[in-house]
Amino acid sequence: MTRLLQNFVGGSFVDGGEEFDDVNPVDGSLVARVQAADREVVDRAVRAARAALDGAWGRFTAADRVALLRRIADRIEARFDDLLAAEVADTGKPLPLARELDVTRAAANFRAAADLVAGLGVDSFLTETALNYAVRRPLGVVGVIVPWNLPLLLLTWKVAPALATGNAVVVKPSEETPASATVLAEIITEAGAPAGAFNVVHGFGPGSAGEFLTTHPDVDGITFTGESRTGAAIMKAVAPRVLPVSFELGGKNAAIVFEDADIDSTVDGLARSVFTNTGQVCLCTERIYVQRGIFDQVAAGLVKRAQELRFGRPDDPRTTTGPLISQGHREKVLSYYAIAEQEGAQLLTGGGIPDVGRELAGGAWVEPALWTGVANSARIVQEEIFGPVAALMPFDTEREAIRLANDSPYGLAAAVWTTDLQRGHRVAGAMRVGMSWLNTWYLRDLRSPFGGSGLSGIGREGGLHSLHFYTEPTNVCVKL
Ligand code: NAD
Ligand code: 6OD
Repeated sequence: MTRLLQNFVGGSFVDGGEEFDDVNPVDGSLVARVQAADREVVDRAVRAARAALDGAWGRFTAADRVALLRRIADRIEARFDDLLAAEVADTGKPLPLARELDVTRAAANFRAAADLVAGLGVDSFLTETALNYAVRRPLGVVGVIVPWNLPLLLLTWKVAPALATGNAVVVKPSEETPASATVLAEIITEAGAPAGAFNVVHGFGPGSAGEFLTTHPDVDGITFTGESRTGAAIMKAVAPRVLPVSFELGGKNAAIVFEDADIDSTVDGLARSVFTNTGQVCLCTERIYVQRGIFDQVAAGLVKRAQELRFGRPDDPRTTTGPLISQGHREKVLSYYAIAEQEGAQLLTGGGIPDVGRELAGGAWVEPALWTGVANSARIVQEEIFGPVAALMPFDTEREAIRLANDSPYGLAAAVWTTDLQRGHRVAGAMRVGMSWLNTWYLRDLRSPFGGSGLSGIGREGGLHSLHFYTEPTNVCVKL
């Protein structure tokens, strides 16, 4: 029987709403039917969140919230397989990736937020005449809107600090990946969260649950991860109420490889940074600048790695690479394969649709594509594609590499590959991005600032940065 995913409002799943399909991108089969939240359901969710803040949830002390978050992390581990199944059915990603990255990080996100609040003090300044100290209040009702690429990881990355600091949340998962948020609603309830602290509304963006949430008059802040142009639309929607926003948006991330790099580990790192999750991670490298003397060697190494990718079902141990999220996204990625051709790029490998056999023919499969021979101004070098792709370009000097890497409207992430640590330190620090890795990629410490500049976002989350977004300080000045 087809499963039905419902909205979660005020501690219960509620029936009703126009239904849409949740599709498995591996073969196009139906995962579930989903009930979209109309304006009235979104309003009920926001009111439930407000009532929770005014009621039982608002009376939770910091210690109560820390204990709750730790129970949620424990429950995530207890229901690991349910979350794994939900995430894999929605995204088609290989099981080991979902196991090691997505679901594991969900528990880690709750523990990190619990640790943050457990160890929290207040800013204070004591002089002969006054004691100033800043108490922190939750923002209130926070709308959390997330994309489909790392659905549970990105949802919990925001929900955990929001709850830890005492907010009530209304979350809007991506229409492509609604299933894991539904399991999370059960888990948060089982862990003892009061009704209304956590609500889920399903649906789309414009004219649907996303818009109803961002335009709701009783929402106090929006935290969003997704495309840059969606961030711009949300900014417009919240402008009349001057709401605080935290935006983690798109990227067109550069890697710089110097001649002294350790070639084998660099090619390993580049392959991971280009092909992980079929290139659907905002941090993925899509531009690779290689110092001329080793260009051919690095290109050949990466081509070999692309040709070794194996497409298949998530539970097949030979599978390294899943499909893209949807046919719509595949059309977008393939349109860039055509643009690359029009721009005169030299295709080093791939660039088509793989033969995955009849059973999987309904899936959103693409081959990777590696290009060279294009200018930095080419669209395939400037625009986010969000697929298993990269353009490789040679450079001669450090200065030139920095200039080329920074020539982008995005500013999310970069990776520098060199055995000269002084140079690595210098170049990594010169990248105009939120996160710069040296001889690694996507190595995370959850206390460090995460986010981007330019088209890549506004603000940072992680550790104290999350605390600052999800709370408002009130400074109390006591005359002594
Ligand atoms: P998207 O912007 O299309 O959708 C993201 C979410 O916003 C979805 O839940 C969607 O329903 C909702 N939405 C869409 N339009 C809306 C509107 N007008 N008002 C309110 N909500 C709306 O993004 P996507 O295609 O789901 O995800 C891929 C994008 O996300 C890529 O650009 C990628 O780089 C970016 N991303 C960024 C980060 C980061 O941390 N910087 C992380 C993951 C993904
Ligand atoms: O690791 C994280 O905390 C994070 N926010 C990752 C985002 C990945 C983008 O797709």
